[in-house]
Order: sequence, then C-alpha cells, then structure tokens
Amino acid sequence: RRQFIGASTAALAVPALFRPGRAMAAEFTYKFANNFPLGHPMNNRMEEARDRIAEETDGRFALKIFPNNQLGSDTDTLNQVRSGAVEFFTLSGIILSSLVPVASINGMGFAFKDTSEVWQAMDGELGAYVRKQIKGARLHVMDKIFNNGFRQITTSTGPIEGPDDLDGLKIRVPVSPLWTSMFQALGCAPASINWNEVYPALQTGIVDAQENPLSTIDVGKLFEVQKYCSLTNHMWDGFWMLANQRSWDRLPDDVKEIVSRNINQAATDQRQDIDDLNANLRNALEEHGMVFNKPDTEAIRGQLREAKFYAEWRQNYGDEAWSLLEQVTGSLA
Ligand code: X2X
Repeated sequence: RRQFIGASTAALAVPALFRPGRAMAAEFTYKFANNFPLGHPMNNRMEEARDRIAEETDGRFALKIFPNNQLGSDTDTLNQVRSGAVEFFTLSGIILSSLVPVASINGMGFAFKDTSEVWQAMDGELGAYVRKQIKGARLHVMDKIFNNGFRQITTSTGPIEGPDDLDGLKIRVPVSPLWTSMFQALGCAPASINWNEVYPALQTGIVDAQENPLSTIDVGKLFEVQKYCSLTNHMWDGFWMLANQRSWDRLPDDVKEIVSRNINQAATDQRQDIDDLNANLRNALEEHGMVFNKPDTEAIRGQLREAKFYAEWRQNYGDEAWSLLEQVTGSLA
C-alpha cells in the first residue's frame, strides 16, 4: 500500500515538460550554486521557483540546483559565475565586496534596527545603487535580495557580555574587508575562512568563535562545536542572486521575464521564512545545549565609534552611498 501511494504521488508530480507531446530537452539548462544544504529556505524556495519556471516556459528553461558549496567555496564560485562555468549564484553582498566594494554596505555595524528597515533600504534607493555597481562589474543581479538575517556571535570559550570579552577573541569571519575591519576594530583576532570550512575550523580549534544568524547556526549544526550564543545583532547580511552576464544576455526576453519574476518571488518568500526561523530558533538551539545571553550592544557599538570605524567606512563607500544608508537608518557615527 505504501508503495502504491508513493508511485501514484510520483506520477502526479511528473512535471509538464515530461508529459507526452512535449519537448524532452530544455533549450537552456542553467546551474544555480549556493552555500546552504537542501531543506534551507533558500533552497526550498528556489526549488519552487525552478518548478514554476519549467512550467511557465513550457520546459524551455531548466534550472539545476547545486546546494552546499558542491561546486566550490563561495570565493571559488564567485570566480565561476564570472567566467560562466556557473550561471546563477547567491552570494552575500558583504563577500561580493571583494569585487564590488560598496556591496558590503548593508553589513555596516549596528546599522538597521529590524528587517523592515532592511527591506526599505534594499528594495529602495540603497539597493538600487548597489545593484547598479554590481552590473557595472559585468554581473547580472536580480532585484530582490535574499535574507540571511541579523548575525550573532557564538563561542566555545564563554559568553560575550561586552567589549572586554571580544578582546583577542579568535573569531572566524567570512572573506571580506568589512568583516575583518569590524572585528579588528572590536579588538578581536579575526581569521577569514569560507563557510564550507567553518565547521571543521571550529571543531579543530583553529578558531574559537564565529558569527552568523540563528538559522545559519542551526543549518550548519554549529551547536555541535559552539557552546555560547550572544545576541549581538551586530549586522544584517543578505544574498544577491547573481547571474553570469553572457548567459543572461543569451536568454530571450520572455524567458528573462519568467526567470526574474520567479526568482524575485522566491527571495520575497524566503525573507519571511528566515525572519520566522531567526525569531523562533533559540529554544531549539538551547535544547542542543547552547547557552544564550544578551550583551551590552551599546558598549560594543561605542567601541566601533571610538576606533573610528564608521568614519573610515564612510570614506570607503563615499558620501552618496553613505547618505542613502543613513536616509533609512538615521545618523550612524
Ligand atoms: O559564510 C557565512 O557565514 C554565511 C553562510 O553566513 C554567508 O554566506 C555570509
């Protein structure tokens, strides 16, 4: 009986493109690479988008999802989407800043107070400004940024209560000048490590700490190698959906419209999934043995001001970008 149910469900699930009378091979088969495992909202929503796109293009466009850094680390995959070896890739804007400097601006320390402020900025003028710079670097980018969330610090050594606990902390940060600069300003000893090497780096004690949103801590099973989680909310991070420029240009206009609309829809849906997870995962992580605390974030922010962190980054980004950010967040320095 089980088998029978399985077989009939499978028959119903056969997509339109494999029904008799339809073309078997897609005209365009494009790869989408990302750093999260299947089951994460990014991949759940992109699977939905993939299916809608197949349906709406009558099977002309097929998207193949490569989760979990299967095709390489984030740094490697950025090179692949530039060369065209991979057609689509979601990358943190803060990491993309190695190629497009202003793309890290949404990660400015303690800038946004909640995600509704984030969407106001990233769906508004600041996001448009950043996307223009990304396109200037010959990468196509979709309008809607995906949500990673507000980042929290975890350690194996002890809770972060205030600036003193950050002093000398060996903390993993993603590969990006903003991350390194910020944690140096806080007195840490940051090490740049790609996401696909974070778990082993924590497990073997190469570093004692890392920082990520709760949903990412959970999906990466970092609770197995980290004990303390300090709710710093120190920056917001999101993923731009990048596309190789030549691969994108090759698509007919009607296919471009279907692909863009459905990927933007995936991003919008995924934003809410992640907000829900980040708001609700604390209990589950506590059950895995993590110990939570709320640090003195005003004191931590004060340390950044004292280190002239905001003044330095205002200069790096330029006044135009900085004022678009402050239009939403209010004065930061
Ligand atoms: O590398 C990370 O920490 C992650 C998974 O949050 C990003 O992709 C920026």
